[in-house]
Amino acid sequence: MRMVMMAAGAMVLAACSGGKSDVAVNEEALANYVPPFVMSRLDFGGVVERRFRRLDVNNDDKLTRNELPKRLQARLEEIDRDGDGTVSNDEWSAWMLARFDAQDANHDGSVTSDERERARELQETDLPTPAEEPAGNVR
Ligand SMILES: [Ca+2]
Ligand SMILES: [Ca+2]
Repeated sequence: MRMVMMAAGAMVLAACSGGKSDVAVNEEALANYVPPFVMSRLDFGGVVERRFRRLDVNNDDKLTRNELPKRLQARLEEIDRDGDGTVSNDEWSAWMLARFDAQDANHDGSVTSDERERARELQETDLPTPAEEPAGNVR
């Protein structure tokens, strides 16, 4: 059943990328490629912190709707626990760690790339990975 669904998904993808050359499709596949990894909850905390700093363009220690990535803007009310219309560092970390725990299928305190992929299929929000927020990327 699972194979059938994946095959169907691949066919939909192939249909959508109809006009593109093979090269463009390969580049897309490369851009979406995430090397296998195991991310501990502690590592993830650092990743989330760095992402907060990068998103907080005006450095006021809160994220307004326009500072949030597009796919999170729609979830501002959910992330903004105290309802002040902005996301504090605490609110950001709490929400992200809750997502992390939701993806940690076997509750061993780490999320593997497999677990992350599975969560992606279930339409959970993508979590930032260490590769996306390298430790050297701090202002
Ligand atoms: Ca801000
Ligand atoms: Ca808030």
